[in-house]
Amino acid sequence: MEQQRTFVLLKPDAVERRLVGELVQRLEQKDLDLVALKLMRVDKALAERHYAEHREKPFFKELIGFITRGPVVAMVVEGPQAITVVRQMMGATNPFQATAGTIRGDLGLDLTANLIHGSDSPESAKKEIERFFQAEELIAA
Ligand SMILES: Nc1nc2c(ncn2[C@@H]2O[C@H](COP(=O)(O)OP(=O)(O)O)[C@@H](O)[C@H]2O)c(=O)[nH]1
Ligand SMILES: [Mg+2]
Repeated sequence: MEQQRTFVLLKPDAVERRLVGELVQRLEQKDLDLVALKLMRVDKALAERHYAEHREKPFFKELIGFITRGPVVAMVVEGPQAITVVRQMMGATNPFQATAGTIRGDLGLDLTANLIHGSDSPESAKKEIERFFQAEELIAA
């Protein structure tokens, strides 16, 4: 299986609700490797870059307000097919559609505050990792 790195962001609601441990634990229990992890704030400029693809959406302003409202945990996670694996573990974007057993299916009820972001392709993973981390922060797992 192809070894992949993916970018994961535990959103402000995850920190506010004391779910950081639960979410890191789920990724670790899956046997993914932690390559980098930090608590940080996302400022408006970084938020707008991260969510640039949604600029024209009606929920964009709300999304930027949400992601900048408090600390987040930024992570790089590595493993076989890690991009797809993390997306499956997250569940559907809409918590009402996310199935039980997924992070959003088990822990969330809000469409904006849906706990976790994970890169959706190898191209976005590369861009997002570079956007959030300096090369020296990426420890070889
Ligand atoms: N309020 C609102 N927020 C949304 C909606 N769709 C997406 N979002 C938020 O915007 C983020 C990015 O959307 P998207 O890339 O489509 O979903 P993801 O890749 O599953 O996170 C989601 O995780 C939600 O936080 C929507 O229809 N309404
Ligand atoms: Mg997305």
